[in-house]
Amino acid sequence: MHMKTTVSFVALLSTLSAGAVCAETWDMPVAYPANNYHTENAVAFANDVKTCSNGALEITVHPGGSLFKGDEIKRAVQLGEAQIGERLLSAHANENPIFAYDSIPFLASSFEASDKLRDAAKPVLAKVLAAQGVTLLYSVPWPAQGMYFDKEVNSVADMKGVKFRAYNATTARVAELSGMVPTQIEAAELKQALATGVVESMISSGSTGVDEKVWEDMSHFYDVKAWLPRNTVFVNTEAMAALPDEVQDCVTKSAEVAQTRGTEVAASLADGFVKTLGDNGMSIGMPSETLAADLSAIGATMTTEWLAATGDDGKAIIDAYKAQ
Ligand code: PCA
Repeated sequence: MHMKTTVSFVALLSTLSAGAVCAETWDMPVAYPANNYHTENAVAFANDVKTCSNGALEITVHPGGSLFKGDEIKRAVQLGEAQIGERLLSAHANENPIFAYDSIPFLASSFEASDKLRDAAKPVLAKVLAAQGVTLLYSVPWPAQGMYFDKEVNSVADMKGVKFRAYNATTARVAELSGMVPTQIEAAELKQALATGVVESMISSGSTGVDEKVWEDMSHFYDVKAWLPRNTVFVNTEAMAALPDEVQDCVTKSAEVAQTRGTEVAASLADGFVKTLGDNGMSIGMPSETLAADLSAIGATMTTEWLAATGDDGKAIIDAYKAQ
């Protein structure tokens, strides 16, 4: 009798403290540095969620691949090892080529076009992610991708044999088609790979160029505006479903706000990043006519390849994009 009373008293205490003190806590691994605008936007999203859930859900953002490395984040969220995460989805095109929708060369190379492509892709992307047990929340673009080298490059012929840092299958394919030698390297390991000569060129935005101070290792930036890849934030579907309805609503609404805020910040910072590369001694320029034509031919090949790989889903995205 005495025993039973004690047990139920302990149970009551823990129930009370769960309600009063212990908010639900989620881990949010992200791959990029704490001072990158994507990460700052994720922190602002977490703050918004805390506010609109009245403290019922607290999300801790783990920057720079500190909890899970970039290439582990998606799997961790699928398995529920992290409840929510941010990832460059195009790096998972080996699972499903649809994930490379944002990395088709020269399809959508302004912020405005990139927003349209995001909206066009949303139904297919949400479906593909849902089948993997995760729910799409929001995505934010990187500035347009340019090409970095440690020498002047005026044509694809000048790229032959260059050691190239790839961040997804699309960038590796650009390298292959232009005679370079690609190695896939996460942004968190980029600086070291450049410093040790593992790579000597890349395609990326001015944002990552500035984050990693790449002027210490490369001299030329060509603003080819190839595409605007996205970081996508998604949540483990079961973890989301376990939240009370009003907290789910708070997460969804905060995600919409984060998407708009992040997109605006990206657009406002883009030119400044390129200027910073120049201020630190890099030569900044547009590609020569020959280089632009060479890249455009590579882009056409890659667009055909992507459409062949993605079938109806890819066609649905392109059709919806062109119809806007
Ligand atoms: N920065 C990321 C992806 C695209 C970009 O601009 C990177 O280089 O890893």
